[in-house]
Amino acid sequence: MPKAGHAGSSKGGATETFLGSCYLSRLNVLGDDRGSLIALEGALDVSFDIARAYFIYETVEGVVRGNHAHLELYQTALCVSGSCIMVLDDGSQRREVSLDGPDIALHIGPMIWREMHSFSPDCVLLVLASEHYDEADYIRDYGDFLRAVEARAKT
Ligand code: T46
Repeated sequence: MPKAGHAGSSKGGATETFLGSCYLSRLNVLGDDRGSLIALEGALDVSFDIARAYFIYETVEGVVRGNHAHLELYQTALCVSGSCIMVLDDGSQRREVSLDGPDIALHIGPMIWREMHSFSPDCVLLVLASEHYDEADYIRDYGDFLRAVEARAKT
């Protein structure tokens, strides 16, 4: 199954390149008179085999989370409730997006610095990941991240 680039065929519809290999997709909202439902299907809405899911909630007001990059990990993030701002940085460009609806999925590849802030009190940020948790995959110092980006560019 491909890991880089957009998911094989996004069931949800429109995708938009965000930064390098990172992209946004709009998920299909299935609704009827009972309410709404969104499905995420492997290979169709997510470009990797899902090894792990976690969610971030009850974030304290004013907190900034993230502040790291991953060496190999692919992730898809969406706010199933509430909203937050996600900032992505590839070492030369920095872009931010408001994840302010459960149908907005942000797909993040390796070697992307991320920061999350402005969490609403009801925010539940769900993240699907391509690998199990591994602290060795994290770069938690921005200077180290820039040096790693430069080193990869030379290879
Ligand atoms: C990311 C952003 C979007 C685990 O033990 N297992 C896990 O699967 C995760 C994600 C975290 N942890 C531990 C590691 C730390 O002791 O939970 C603690 C908090 O993790 P961290 O400070 O890395 O959380 P965030 O919100 O800064 O970053 C998280 C993810 O770690 C990261 O991969 O991309 O969310």
